[in-house]
Amino acid sequence: MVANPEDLKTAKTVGFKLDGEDVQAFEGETILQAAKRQGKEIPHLCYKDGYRPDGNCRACVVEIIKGERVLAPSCCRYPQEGMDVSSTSERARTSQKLVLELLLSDMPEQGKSPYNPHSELDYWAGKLEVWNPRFPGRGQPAPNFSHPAIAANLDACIQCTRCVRACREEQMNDVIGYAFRGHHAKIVFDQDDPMGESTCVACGECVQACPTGALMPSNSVGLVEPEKKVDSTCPYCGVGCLLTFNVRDNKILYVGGRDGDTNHSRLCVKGRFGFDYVHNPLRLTKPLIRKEGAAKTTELLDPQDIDQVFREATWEEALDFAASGLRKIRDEKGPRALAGFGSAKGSNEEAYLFQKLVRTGFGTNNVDHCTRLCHASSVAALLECIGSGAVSNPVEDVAKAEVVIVIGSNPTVNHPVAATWFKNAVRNGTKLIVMDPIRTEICRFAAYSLQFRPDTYVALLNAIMHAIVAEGLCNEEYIRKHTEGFEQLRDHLKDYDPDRMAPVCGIPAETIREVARLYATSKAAMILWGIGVSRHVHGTDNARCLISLALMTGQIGRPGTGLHPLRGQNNVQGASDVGLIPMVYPDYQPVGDAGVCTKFEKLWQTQLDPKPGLTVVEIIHAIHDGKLTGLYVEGENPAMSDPNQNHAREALAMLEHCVVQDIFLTETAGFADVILPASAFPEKTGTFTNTDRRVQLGRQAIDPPGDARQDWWIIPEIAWRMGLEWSYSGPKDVFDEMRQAMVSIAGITWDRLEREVSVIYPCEQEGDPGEPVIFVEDFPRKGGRGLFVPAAFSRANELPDDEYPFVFITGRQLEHWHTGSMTRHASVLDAIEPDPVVSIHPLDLEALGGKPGELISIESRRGKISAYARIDAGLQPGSLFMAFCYNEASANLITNEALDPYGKIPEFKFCAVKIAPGGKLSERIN
Ligand SMILES: Nc1nc2c(c(=O)[nH]1)N[C@H]1C(S)=C(S)[C@@H](COP(=O)(O)OP(=O)(O)OC[C@H]3O[C@@H](n4cnc5c(=O)[nH]c(N)nc54)[C@H](O)[C@@H]3O)O[C@H]1N2
Ligand SMILES: Nc1nc2c(c(=O)[nH]1)N[C@H]1C(S)=C(S)[C@@H](COP(=O)(O)OP(=O)(O)OC[C@H]3O[C@@H](n4cnc5c(=O)[nH]c(N)nc54)[C@H](O)[C@@H]3O)O[C@H]1N2
Ligand SMILES: [Mo]
Repeated sequence: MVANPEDLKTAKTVGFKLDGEDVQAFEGETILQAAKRQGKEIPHLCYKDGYRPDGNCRACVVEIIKGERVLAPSCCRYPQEGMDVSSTSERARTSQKLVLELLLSDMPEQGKSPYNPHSELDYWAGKLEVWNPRFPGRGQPAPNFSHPAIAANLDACIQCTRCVRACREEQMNDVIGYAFRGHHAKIVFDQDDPMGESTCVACGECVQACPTGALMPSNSVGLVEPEKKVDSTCPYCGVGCLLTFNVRDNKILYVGGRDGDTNHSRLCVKGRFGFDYVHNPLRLTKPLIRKEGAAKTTELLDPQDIDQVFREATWEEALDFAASGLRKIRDEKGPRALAGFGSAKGSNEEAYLFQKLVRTGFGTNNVDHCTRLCHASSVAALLECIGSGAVSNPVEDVAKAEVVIVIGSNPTVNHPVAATWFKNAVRNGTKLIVMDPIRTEICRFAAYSLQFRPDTYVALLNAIMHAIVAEGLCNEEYIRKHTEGFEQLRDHLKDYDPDRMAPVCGIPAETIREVARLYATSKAAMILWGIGVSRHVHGTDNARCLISLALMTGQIGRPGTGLHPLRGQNNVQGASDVGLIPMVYPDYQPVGDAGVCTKFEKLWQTQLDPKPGLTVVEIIHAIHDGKLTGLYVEGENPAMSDPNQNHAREALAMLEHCVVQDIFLTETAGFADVILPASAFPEKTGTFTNTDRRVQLGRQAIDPPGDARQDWWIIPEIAWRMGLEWSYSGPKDVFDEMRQAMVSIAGITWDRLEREVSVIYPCEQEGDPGEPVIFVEDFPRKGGRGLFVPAAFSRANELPDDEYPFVFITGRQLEHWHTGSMTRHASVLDAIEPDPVVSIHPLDLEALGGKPGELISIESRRGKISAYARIDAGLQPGSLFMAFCYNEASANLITNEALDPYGKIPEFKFCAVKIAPGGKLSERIN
């Protein structure tokens, strides 16, 4: 199928007649596609745009008059020059109607599919006036409601297999199948299991594909007619999928995937079924002020006890109180006694305003956000080695790569829609190499799955590079033209012979060499990495190795060839771009540079602190040291997401003045002096930048609940009260100012964002198309060359020993978002994963005398928790894995706050623990 309209302009055409009219089909188009493009309707059910045509339902038959005189399914028949085709001849119509009649006779309410008001079957039946089927039904499987997200109404199934293709060929989850023969043929999940017991990951692609409502969202909202449809994006991960909110009575009824480069209508379980957190009764709806005498302790506040600690206030009072507390500290102790944590969940405009408030209103650069806990070390290495922290190519480029390395990333869980592109690429011949201490789900698609010892990643990568040098596979010309420092790297690599490193990292030397050859000799290779790379004391070294690998082989700067750190939060790219970072202003312009400082002083008409500010973890230390006493937290939850929680919570409790702006009474909000109830994603409009550097509009679909206000309104209210004279009429105004501050997006206009689905930066001049692939000619460093920075292998800060023999790795689960504040308040997601689980190797659990589903306790030098054991043979014996979303078993009570010296990222991915059977689960507090 010729999908891209740009390609169509140059595609060859085929002339044929359709229902008496001359039609030009593009080469590769079927009769049905050509007809659709002409606005001509031919009934069809098993065909869906974008999916492989299957031709099984025969609802789309047309009569080929000139030529063979046959009935042919138009969805998989290609027109030929001079062909005469009728979709409405008596013969064609009789056949189409008979198909529809037979299918309708199988429906639970004869003649109608009752589950979906937008049933395509009913639509075509109406069009062709097929009302009362004459045949008895064939006897359908019973409906099944075992899945929290999806109702399997298989009594309305027409066996068109769109769901099978959705599941196996699009998302490639391989859960839905078509089984049995003849009369008994039916759709099955895994081995004909109830859907809720199958391995279904609830991406909902099948629901979106189903033409009858046989697969529907489990709640009945799908039956309600929406009042409006609002095109927006997904608020969860950095993939930034496009979606449409279907809204009625200020409620999001359901969500559909929207077509565009980012996701081609695909979504994952969170993006499709994870939205009712916005309607959760626990949402904050009134400003709250801490009651006098309500002491701060390190205990978490249960929302049930909120009245004992907080009282309601008007906005006026709450804003005055919030700002006066900050002002007092600024004036009495100096600006550096204040800090702000901004949000990567908010828009670019909110993040820009927030950093501007801290820099110009507080008067300090102490502004940071979760990037510090995330990819900061990747960014540090990228800035150092190639002069830019941005990805070189979009994720979709994996389709153009011969080899794809995915390292320290669990994409089917954390970037599920991106993972579908990886899987699709493998199907089309791309070789996937996965490197991760855990054998994750994506490994079943991998040509090589290197399950190295946790934390030995620099040893492994240096060995791969050693092999490339030893076998003469470096790209000498690229090295000469585009890089510097190669000799030092080559010398440094001498110590990393694969034979020597094999026992260190646990990967055979021959495998290391094979992977080295495969990557170095491929025509196009991409490396995509996650925070398994960045979240270590040597995170920056890890990323330096990846960059060196790409530079020495010239695998950068072409389509399908480059480096892509998969960004985590939906707007962590944007929040970093607009300067929510203590050492850089918008567009990564260094705080310490006098010229840059003058430029921003002029733009913001103020005096700026020339000293870079403190990072997230340093801010926590500064509070402990008594140097920092006032904090404004907008859309972050450090009481759960920071490492070594006891230490972090102590700091929050020590603050003299703490302002929290969130949508829920988070664990952090419990430490606040004043809480400002903010807007959730669907309640506001703004721009968001995804992992590919695509700027996209999130559009307001509903109003905030109660007295909650939009974040972009709250931040300026604080600014005025800090003495700043701001006047922004809305996010568009803020965006226009951002364009003055940031060359990278100067060419993007708000109008264009409204018109186009997304615009990729750099886009420096209005009208520029934007650059999906960068570093084509050179790198934005002095001299334009990429720099090799050798990295020596060292071990984690805290290694297992006799007392604490297990390695504790933390990360995420598919259904939950970080600290759980959104997803544990989303009914479907919470129903799928309600309780804290810790994954453990089956042999380790057996040795412990425990069983799956039983509690085990986990203890480090810093804290102790209990969680339910879940076996996972993908783990290496001696290691555990846990998500950090459960306040009744907070993984960050265990983790180590030791920092990477360059990126200042804590070592979330590795610490030593001991385990024991049993234990007691703390109480979940919200
Ligand atoms: N469902 C869901 N999706 C999310 C999020 C979420 O909370 N929930 N959060 C988003 C955010 S902000 C981020 S940053 C991303 C994170 O996405 P990922 O980077 O995929 O995150 P993790 O699962 O934390 O860690 C990735 C992998 O690192 C591996 N790892 C552990 N130690 C090492 C090591 O020493 N070396 C290497 N190479 N790998 C190691 C782990 O085994 C794990 O498979 O996900 C985003 N997407
Ligand atoms: N042990 C361990 N710890 C980790 C990690 C790990 O892998 N292991 N990963 C780290 C990483 S990569 C990251 S990115 C951090 C994430 O750490 P955080 O950013 O602290 O985590 P979130 O839960 O995403 O917090 C976002 C907060 O914003 C609120 N919110 C959502 N939407 C809005 C909005 O529109 N407006 C406002 N005002 N608030 C909103 C939510 O309710 C929530 O409280 O965690 C880090 N911590
Ligand atoms: Mo992250």
